[in-house]
Amino acid sequence: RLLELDMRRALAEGQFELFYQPIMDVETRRVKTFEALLRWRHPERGLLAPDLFIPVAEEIGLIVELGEWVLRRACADATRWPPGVGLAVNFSPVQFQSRHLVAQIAGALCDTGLSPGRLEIEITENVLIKDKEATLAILQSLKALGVRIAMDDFGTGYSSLSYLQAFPFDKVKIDRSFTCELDQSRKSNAIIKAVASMCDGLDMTVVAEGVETEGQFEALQREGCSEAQGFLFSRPVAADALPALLCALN
Ligand code: G
Ligand code: G
Ligand code: MN
Ligand code: NA
Repeated sequence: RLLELDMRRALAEGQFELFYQPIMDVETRRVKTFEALLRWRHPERGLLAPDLFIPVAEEIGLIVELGEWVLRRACADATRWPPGVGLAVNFSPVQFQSRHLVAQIAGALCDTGLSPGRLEIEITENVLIKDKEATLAILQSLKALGVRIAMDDFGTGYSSLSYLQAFPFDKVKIDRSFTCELDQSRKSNAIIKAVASMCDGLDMTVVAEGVETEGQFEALQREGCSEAQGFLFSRPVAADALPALLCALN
């Protein structure tokens, strides 16, 4: 349990950092939102990606505390961005089991002064599998706060369509496994087009993740995606690099 002890100390000693990746408006090609992506600057092992430590944090329950740190730091960072730029934060299914989630989010908004309309909560369908009634109640409370809800990694799990009907999503993020074949496979183009058209009918925004080439971006424009995220625009960058990134992109 070395990692476990390490992680608790890391949180206390400030070894976690947030990187941000822009999500672009397809029509204007300007930054719409920054997604916060957690990193651990480990004293011996260097910069660690979340896949390496979030599962452990979930297992030991530290994710609730770590998630609160992420949310508060991200909201505080976002108050320094132009007011038109939104903030997206990832939430783990384990955080949805905490009875304090809604109060935690309301408290972070209140203490940092970030307008609720600028915050977007990203969840995967794993959140929805557990206890549908309880999850729906939480999502409705969050909507009442004025926060938006996005379904992350859309298309990779199962039963996604019934979730779109049952839960109040504002946004759907199409998993990058669909985007990477765009422009090369007629199948991917057809899938993206169909998801974009469906979401349009549901009044949900559609984001394509993992956009790496201009060809993919043009295909997204053609197929009616409203937002795009990926290395074509920028990799995730440290918070202090955002002013320069905004200048370069906008
Ligand atoms: O940053 P990267 O692309 O390596 O992220 C990998 C995964 O880690 C993604 O699925 C992302 O949703 C998840 N992730 C990144 N930051 C956070 C966070 O702050 N909280 C949670 N729960 N997941 C995160
Ligand atoms: O699951 P989620 O979408 O929250 O995680 C985002 C992850 O996707 C991050 O780890 C980020 O580094 C990665 N990512 C973002 N854009 C691209 C891209 O264009 N290509 C690839 N391969 N990965 C990307
Ligand atoms: Mn995400
Ligand atoms: Na994703």
